[in-house]
Amino acid sequence: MTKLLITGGAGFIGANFVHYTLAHHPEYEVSVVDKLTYAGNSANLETVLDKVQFITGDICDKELMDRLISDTDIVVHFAAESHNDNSLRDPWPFIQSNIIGTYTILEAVRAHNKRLHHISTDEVFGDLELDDPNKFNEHTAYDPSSPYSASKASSDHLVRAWIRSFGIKATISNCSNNYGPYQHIEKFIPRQITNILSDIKPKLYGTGEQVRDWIHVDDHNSAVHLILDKGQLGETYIIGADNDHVNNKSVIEMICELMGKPADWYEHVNDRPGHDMRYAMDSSKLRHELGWQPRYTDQNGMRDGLLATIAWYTDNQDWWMGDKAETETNYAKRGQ
Ligand code: NAD
Ligand code: TDX
Repeated sequence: MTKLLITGGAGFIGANFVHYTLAHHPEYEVSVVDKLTYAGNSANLETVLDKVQFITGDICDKELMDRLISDTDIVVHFAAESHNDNSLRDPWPFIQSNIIGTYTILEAVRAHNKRLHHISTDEVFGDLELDDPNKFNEHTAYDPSSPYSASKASSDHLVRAWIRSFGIKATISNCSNNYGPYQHIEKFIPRQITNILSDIKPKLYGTGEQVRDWIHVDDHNSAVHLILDKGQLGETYIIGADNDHVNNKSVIEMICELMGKPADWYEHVNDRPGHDMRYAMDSSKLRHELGWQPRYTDQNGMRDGLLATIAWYTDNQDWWMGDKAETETNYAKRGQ
């Protein structure tokens, strides 16, 4: 069996990746290391704890990472501080976990000659104008806007430097905005679904013209597995499902409609400072070289993905209810 160490496996995408791996890839023996920050939740792995080795720990802990990585074959690195709005309030945890944490992993991977897959984001490229027909690809120059995206860009640069200077066996993927089960309710889509379930009006930042290239988390994770199986070492792969035509306003309207509210049952709140306008991803390399196909694509796919996500938050109110009041109080302090 191949040993897989998943960092950040108690968070949104990491937990979905653990479930996806156990369901589709029995060839892996899975371990998870996670610090269980406010965004990590061991309940996300409750149903599979007998099949997974779970270690509570910090990726910045050199000795721990050295020990865990010496005893694995592949590291899939999801752990990070992930919310832009939090990075505007306090950038330090982002510098610590995203940059120092990735550096710590890289040094252990180098020392023990292990395979690494580094999970990154579209935000490292900055943003596009609304009328720009271009999309981000593997050659787009880095131009991050927020402390979060700058910390992720730094981590990507470190991985590239370790590949080139030390010859480590690594791949990188940059994916667009994910949605699906287990996403923290501070994020756009689950915040609005849980607002409606709590009889609070959804909150749209500014005019809501901003566009995100939404992808269902299972499509992200199927791409990561394909890269683990067939990706070329040293390469970067863009992951996106071609949903770059729906702006935030339309997503809120769609959620209202799917949840039985009038389409305009939402309110405008303060905009995010430095708010990126539009992200759009060109995933042709992944599709043509590795044969990847997303499942939830185009407007209908997004509706299906949203319906499934709404059903999950409706059926799992215990999972999010405890965080709701504090999350909304924090937003309210900033007029959001
Ligand atoms: P998340 O915030 O839901 O989960 C992050 C997990 O990492 C949590 O379980 C947290 O406890 C853990 N963690 C944080 N700091 C840690 C540390 N120092 N040591 C150990 N564990 C730590 O984030 P997510 O949305 O699942 O994102 C996962 C990864 O995917 C991140 O690297 C993020 O940059 C990237 N990404 C996210 C999206 C998205 O739309 N959410 C899109 C593209 C890429
Ligand atoms: O209440 C809200 N209202 C609103 O209009 C919130 C929380 C967000 N927004 C807007 C801001 C963005 O334009 O919705 C869009 C999406 O916001 P987020 O969910 O915070 O995501 P974003 O900032 O785009 O970043 C996400 O995608 C890239 C993830 O959080 C990152 O981890 C990932 O790297």
